[in-house]
Amino acid sequence: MAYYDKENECMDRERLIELQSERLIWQVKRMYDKVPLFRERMQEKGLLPEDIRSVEDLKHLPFSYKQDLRDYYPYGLFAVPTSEIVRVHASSGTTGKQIVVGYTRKDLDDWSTCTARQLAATGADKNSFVQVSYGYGLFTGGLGLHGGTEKLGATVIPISSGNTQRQIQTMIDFGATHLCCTPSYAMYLGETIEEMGLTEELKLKAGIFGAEPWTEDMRKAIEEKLRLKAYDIYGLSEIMGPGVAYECDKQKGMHICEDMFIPEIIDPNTCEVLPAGSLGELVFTTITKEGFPLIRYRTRDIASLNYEKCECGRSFVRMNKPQGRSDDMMIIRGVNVFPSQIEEVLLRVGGDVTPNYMVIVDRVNNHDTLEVQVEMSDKLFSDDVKSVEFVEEKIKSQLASVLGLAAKVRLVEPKTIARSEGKAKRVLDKRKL
Ligand code: DLL
Repeated sequence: MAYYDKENECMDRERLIELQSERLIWQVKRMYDKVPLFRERMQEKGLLPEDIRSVEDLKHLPFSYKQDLRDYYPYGLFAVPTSEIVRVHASSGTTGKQIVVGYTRKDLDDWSTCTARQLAATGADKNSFVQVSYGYGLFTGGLGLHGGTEKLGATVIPISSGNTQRQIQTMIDFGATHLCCTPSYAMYLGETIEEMGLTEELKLKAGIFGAEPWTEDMRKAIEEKLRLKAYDIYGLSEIMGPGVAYECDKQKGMHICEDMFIPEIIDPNTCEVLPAGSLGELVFTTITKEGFPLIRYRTRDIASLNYEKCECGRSFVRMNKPQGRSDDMMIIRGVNVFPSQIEEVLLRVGGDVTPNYMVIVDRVNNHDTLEVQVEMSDKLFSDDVKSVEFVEEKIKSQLASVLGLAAKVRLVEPKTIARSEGKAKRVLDKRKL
């Protein structure tokens, strides 16, 4: 079992809660002094910093929202002068204006600890070669994993995303043992390596894939194609970037770095805190961040928390794979649908189709329509029309039983749906155009 900093990762929970309380009190005090919006919200609730005495009091604090980041764009919510900020990142998300986040030198160091924990949990060490194929730049993926790799002392291959042929050449020539990219790009790399007949040349042991929702079936498909063990990593720019939560080799949920981030699950409608194990909206409070701290940030990600002790020995709570942001959820004829549910159906269909798909939602004569286009496999493509129709019908009936919705299913030729080097774009909602 490998850890990056076992004394913290496996800390006694009682001590962890004490530490969280100390850090929360510190954070609330300084934010009250330094962030006018936070002070106003505290005053509206009639709260003073000294009213917060432990993590138990977290539930009294005001929430913060993505809209706040837009309203105070670019630096209005920073808690230090910009002279202390050493880096900014930004995220545009699927909707709206980009948001900006800032880090002090210490914040960057803490962030590297988060991603180093993930890397160590996958078995990476000083002898590993980590190919970072997440985008470098304003997106947090590339530089986030980069920092952890260097902190761990492994060798980073900072290739960034794109140029698939060069990615593959580099991976083989440089002997990459670890690959970091989005799961959809991992799948694309796997397909291309297979086509090039280079699978045997790979030295990959583990992959660290995140930044978008993906299913267990997708994990299996990637593991087969790239011959590695695939790990899930979660994070969001507003809170830190990748590494807010990381998967251990037991792979039964992702451990949240609770010494830095306190999670809560709330009912998104009533805002009430839900008991452990409930599915609801994930909310985070950053208790060590200096540059851009947030209290009770509403992520819109739907997940649940598991406080049972993990067999790996880590004491940090585990979150399950988020199904997707509540913002990504489509409401079609009144039914809530996540793209990941469609992906799950497609992967269950087996070898006749690939996980490359596009969901098209429209409204025709006041009636919502759902069309799923999915690439067929080369094998099916060379088969007769009858088999194609048969597979289409099969997917249609499975979508109907999983979603409770009738969908039009169209199998398209292999390699006709655009590939993405970063986060996959799976949905075209024409109702919003
Ligand atoms: O995607 C940070 C990241 C980079 C995470 C690389 C993991 C690996 P944002 O661009 O701000 O940051 O997007 C954050 O992506 O709120 C989730 O909805 C989604 N997301 C991130 N990781 C996962 C995951 C980065 N493992 C948003 N599973 C989050 C499902 C994920 N969704």
